[in-house]
Amino acid sequence: MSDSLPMAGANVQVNAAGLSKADYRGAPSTLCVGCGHNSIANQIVSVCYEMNIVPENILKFSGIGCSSKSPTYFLNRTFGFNGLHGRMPSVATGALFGDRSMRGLGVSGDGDSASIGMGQFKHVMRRNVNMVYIVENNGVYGLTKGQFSATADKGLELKKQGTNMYLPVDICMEALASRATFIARLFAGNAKQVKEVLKAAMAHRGIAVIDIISPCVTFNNQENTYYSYDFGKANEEMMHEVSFQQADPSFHQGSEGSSISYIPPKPEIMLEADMIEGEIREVKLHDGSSIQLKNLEKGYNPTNRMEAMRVLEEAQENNWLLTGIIYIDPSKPALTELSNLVDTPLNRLTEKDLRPAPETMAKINSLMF
Ligand SMILES: Cc1ncc(C[n+]2csc(CCOP(=O)(O)OP(=O)(O)O)c2C)c(N)n1
Ligand code: SF4
Ligand SMILES: [Mg+2]
Repeated sequence: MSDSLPMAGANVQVNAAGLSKADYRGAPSTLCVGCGHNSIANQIVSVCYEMNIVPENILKFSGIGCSSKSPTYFLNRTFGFNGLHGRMPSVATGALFGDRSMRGLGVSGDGDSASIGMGQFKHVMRRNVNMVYIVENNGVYGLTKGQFSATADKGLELKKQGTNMYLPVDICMEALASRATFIARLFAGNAKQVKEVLKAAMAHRGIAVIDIISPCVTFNNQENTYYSYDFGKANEEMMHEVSFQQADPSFHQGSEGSSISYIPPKPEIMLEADMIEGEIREVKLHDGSSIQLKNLEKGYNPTNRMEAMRVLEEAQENNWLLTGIIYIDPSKPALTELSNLVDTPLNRLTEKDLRPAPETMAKINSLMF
């Protein structure tokens, strides 16, 4: 930790990183009051504070949209890059390749990822880039005044847009097809579950795609749309209750607002068998953290790709807002591990490290002529 960390005053509670909650906040939001994106930004602040994350060890990324503006509203001390519309994945891939010690945190929208940025979205997943990729999904292009996005419900009628004729793209299905190693769907109105799943995603190695249904209260908040608060409140079906336990035990010491109940460690369980309703199972992550899933839907197993596809298909057919961790594979190597990089992050290699020895240069030159 750097010497420049602020000294907390006598009454300011700090976490194990020596930081107060205020150290994780961003600028005041300029988004509409009640926008789902604001509540997600607040959860990101809480998650990073409670996990004792040093903000300088994160890189923030986004594209263009109201959702993509939101990194300004959390983690002031973190470097961020607001890319071109739909181009967040390539910026993030380059930056995280350049510094393998950093964890990426990207926020995009349904327009940014599923419309203009669909090609980039697919490739960042198959490369298993080490980042959390949040899609704040509201079914519309909020920033440009509410046009239908590629995730809008078929048949949705909006005053200024008419009727949407097309079938929606399902972010989680696309993530599954592209072999993302952590996929979750959440509802911004369920703050507790958003927080727990975000913690698990931050501890996951590789890409964690989180499709958060995040109502646009200005342009798409009618009760008949999948993306409204009314619909989510009435129809959310949680597959499991998620609680996350961080490997570092200091996580549990006095972190203000930590709602995680202590669950005694259990031996690693391979989630092969069906789960019965009410059963608690544990998924171990590579850093020793674990996710406890209290099963609410009989028989759901999030480590089984076929099962994940089945529940997504079923949810789509029935218009269910199914939330929870849809799929997880903690065993796959992330991009930087696959690439056989040196331990020192590439951006910290010196000229001396990079310049080939004179004998090596002579050998290369002799081969060329
Ligand atoms: C190349 C390009 N095309 C179009 C736009 C206009 N534009 C800005 S934001 C946006 C859509 C954003 O929608 P979404 O990602 O869903 O974010 P939201 O505002 O809904 O959170 C569009 C079409 C742009 N900025 N750049
Ligand atoms: S227009 Fe919609 S998406 Fe944009 S800030 Fe307002 S409520 Fe949020
Ligand atoms: Mg949108």
